[in-house]
Amino acid sequence: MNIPTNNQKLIKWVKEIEEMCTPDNVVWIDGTKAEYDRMIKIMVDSGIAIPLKKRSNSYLFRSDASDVARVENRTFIASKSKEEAGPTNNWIDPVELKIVMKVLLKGCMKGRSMYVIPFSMGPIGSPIAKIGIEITDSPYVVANMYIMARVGTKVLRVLGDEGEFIPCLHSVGKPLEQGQSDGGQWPCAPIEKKYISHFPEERMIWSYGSGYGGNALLGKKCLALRIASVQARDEEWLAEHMLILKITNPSGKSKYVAAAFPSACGKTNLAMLIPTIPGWKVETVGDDISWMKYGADGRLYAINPEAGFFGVAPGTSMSSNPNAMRSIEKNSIFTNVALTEDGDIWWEGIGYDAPGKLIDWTGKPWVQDKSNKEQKPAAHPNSRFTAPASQCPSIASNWEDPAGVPIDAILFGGRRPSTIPLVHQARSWNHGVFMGSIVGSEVTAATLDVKAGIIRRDPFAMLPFCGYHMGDYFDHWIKVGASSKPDKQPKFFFVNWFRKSKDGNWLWPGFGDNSRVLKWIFERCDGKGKALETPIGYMPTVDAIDRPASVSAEDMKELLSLDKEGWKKELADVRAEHYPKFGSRLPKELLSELEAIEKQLG
Ligand code: OXD
Ligand code: MN
Repeated sequence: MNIPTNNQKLIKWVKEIEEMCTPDNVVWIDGTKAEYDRMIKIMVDSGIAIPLKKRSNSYLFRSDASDVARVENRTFIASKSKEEAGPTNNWIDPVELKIVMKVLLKGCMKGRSMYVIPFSMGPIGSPIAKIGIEITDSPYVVANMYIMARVGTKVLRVLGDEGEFIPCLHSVGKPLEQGQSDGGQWPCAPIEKKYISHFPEERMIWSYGSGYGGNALLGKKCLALRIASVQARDEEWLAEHMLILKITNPSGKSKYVAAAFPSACGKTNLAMLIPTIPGWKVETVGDDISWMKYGADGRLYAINPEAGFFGVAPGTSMSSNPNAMRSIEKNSIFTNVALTEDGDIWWEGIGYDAPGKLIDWTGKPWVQDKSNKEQKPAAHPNSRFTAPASQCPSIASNWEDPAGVPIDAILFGGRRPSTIPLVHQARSWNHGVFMGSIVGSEVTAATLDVKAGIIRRDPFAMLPFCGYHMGDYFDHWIKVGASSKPDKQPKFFFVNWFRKSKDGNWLWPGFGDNSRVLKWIFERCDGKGKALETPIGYMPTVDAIDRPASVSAEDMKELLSLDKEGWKKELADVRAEHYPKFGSRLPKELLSELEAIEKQLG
């Protein structure tokens, strides 16, 4: 076998894994189109990939019913001490975990090829980028990594003989006996044998038993958030669950916005928004993750470490997100969506009725029956598309700038039917950190062990993604602020597109009309934009935001008013339920922010 690197640490690690997992052969991924095509052919031939006649170079996959989403209760932060992982993570002792996992990993790649994927999170060679090596026995993972990261020999060249990398081991956990094959079925292990494990001190990831999304594409949530958040703490930067967008006003001046929203709150839609206000333009830098570092000029610069979108399909349509729809016209992978008779994809909320007889995500025939409210969806609610970011019509021309883009504003948001106004602005960096620390979102489906309708706190939208104690994470944010000059810092805002009236209707249309809020944010960053100082921060005056025709003057007033009683309850919950979780690691600065607002609210 030709080993395309002289990096002895890498060679040694690959050998160790080969000896432990005993694959049939080892393939070093070179990143070429020919190799991608080979990978796809293997999967088409084995019956696991279905070519889509209507979309060039695009394929449909159907996963196992036990393997359809990130598995938070099988995701572990195996730091040396439990205290280090903090109250929001599943902790297991790393020594014990390795003993358990080594039993599973022994011989786990039997009958399969072992692929070694050198990948760069961030433009290759960017001072903010990091190199990982994913070893996997899943050609599906290889193909997705081709789209989601920069992969192959070019990454090994940057790594060099001595370079550091993050070892990421992945196996679907389904060894094959001699002569056995998957028979066109999605290989994975049963739920209780799935382990998505992170060893933060060693900067290492072991993922076993799942082939799906964030559990298996280890560059994304595992490396770029959980491990990178620990590295960021130690190296004085920020690894965040934030989209990055570029907004340009009618005179051609641009600003950059990073925004953290819990999962399923429309990050991809906001990142690709088409403004409804004339003359304004929004372009996409990233839709999920942002790595930010101070530049020599004292400003915070962000890169999108990813190269593609792994977006939720249902609800994506030409009206909700035309840029996403155009991004997936070709060279895309679809997982767990429905298949039409003429070889195209379909999902709930795609904007048109299901054309004729479909095959649903479980592989069964499915015909839309609108009179049957109980009908199971044709596409799994967490079905996904994987598409190259370069195919997005709104991608910013500088989205791959190795230096990153300078961030002017940081937004937080969530699904909040009451209390939280359409937008308000923090008074200071620490007030912004306070805002991030109390982010919460209404649980919309009873898929979690939480009842629908309840507000689940998801600080900085990092609840499932912070690789260490969340109290220390808040403190890290405070320190990053203290090490920079206020006039260079981004400004912080809290937005809420999901406010409802008393009779349960949305007060704000959202989507393209969110550009009206972005315009005010842009103006505030320019020292303009009309605002009032209130106990919760700066709020726009009622005429400061261009009102869409569909919103009445009365509703606009409600969207922009301070709900004092609601806020008192909110803060009482933060004080009594949320903050105590972090114990003595809660930074005192956040308690001061809380107290200041409580006092002003009276
Ligand atoms: C995602 C998530 O898939 O946040 O991006 O869950
Ligand atoms: Mn996400």
